[in-house]
Amino acid sequence: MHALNMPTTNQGIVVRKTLNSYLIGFGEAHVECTLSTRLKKDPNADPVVVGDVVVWNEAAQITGVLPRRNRLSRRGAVPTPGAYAREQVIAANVDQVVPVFAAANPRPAWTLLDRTLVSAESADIPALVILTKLDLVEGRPEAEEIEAVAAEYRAIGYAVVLTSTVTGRGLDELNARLAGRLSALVGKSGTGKTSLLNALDPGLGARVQALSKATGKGRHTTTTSEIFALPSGGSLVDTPGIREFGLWDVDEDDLAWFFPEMRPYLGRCRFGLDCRHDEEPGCAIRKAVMDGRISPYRYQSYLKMRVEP
Ligand SMILES: Nc1nc2c(ncn2[C@@H]2O[C@H](COP(=O)(O)OP(=O)(O)OP(=O)(O)O)[C@@H](O)[C@H]2O)c(=O)[nH]1
Ligand SMILES: [Mg+2]
Ligand SMILES: [Zn+2]
Repeated sequence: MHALNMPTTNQGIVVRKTLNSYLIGFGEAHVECTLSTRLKKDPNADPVVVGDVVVWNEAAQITGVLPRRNRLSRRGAVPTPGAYAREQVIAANVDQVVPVFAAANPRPAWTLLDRTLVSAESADIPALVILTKLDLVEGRPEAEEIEAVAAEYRAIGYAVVLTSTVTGRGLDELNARLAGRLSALVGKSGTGKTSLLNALDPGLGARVQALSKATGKGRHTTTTSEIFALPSGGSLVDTPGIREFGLWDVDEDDLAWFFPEMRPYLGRCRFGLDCRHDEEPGCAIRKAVMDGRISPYRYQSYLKMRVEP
């Protein structure tokens, strides 16, 4: 067929998902679509998510989804008591998962970080850790804890950037690490995800809100996931704050593999691949913890996730 006679395919990327509507970006343009009846009947919990490449018809209905290169998922809330938990896909086709933790306000919960990193590993997506609001702890003892945590995760092999949208610390490094990629911000409400986005692109003016005075927690300001293009060329998925990160579809026997620092020891336990690395004699991983080669905190995270994925 002659190139000029080729049918124009309506193909683009889902950049925003609201209750019944999907904003699709293609080139410089956007179109608002709904789901076709066939896709609405899809038994998968999230047939179309932000980051999906989709095709649509003249009626502005999404009719098809191209195969996903990857997807970052967590265990979704149980819809009604007694019902099964469902997969919640946070984003598809991302190049990088970016857990965001505040140095203070709200206090960082490191087990949430390990859960996010395990999920990224199991989806085979690289991770970049952001510790932000560093201005709140500068010169205080908490700053040392943050530096120690950063060093610990860097030793495992993760990139960690320390930032502050108030002082501008780390924003150049962050920009460089986000350039040319689609990165998904993930974290509790109020950790400063949207603030980072605004700091990287001051023209955006996306909505940010102070923490609740009563609880010191975030107010769940961002309510939908949305992709924003950065001036540097990369794109960011801003996501609503999460309270927890339940693992989805991570087999407990594979769990240790998703802790990269444990990989070198797998298969070297007395019980070989049958070892759960708990109280089994001759466990190579527990020995590595005792010898100081694996962080006891990470090991505790591993044990907790085994019991409570
Ligand atoms: N001191 C300080 N405050 C910050 C920083 N970054 C963000 N904040 C404040 O933290 C509060 C929450 O910021 P948001 O950007 O709305 O947080 P979020 O993670 O997007 O929250 P959700 O959308 O609810 O998930 C706001 O009051 C921000 O001004 C920072 O680097 N330093
Ligand atoms: Mg937000
Ligand atoms: Zn073992």
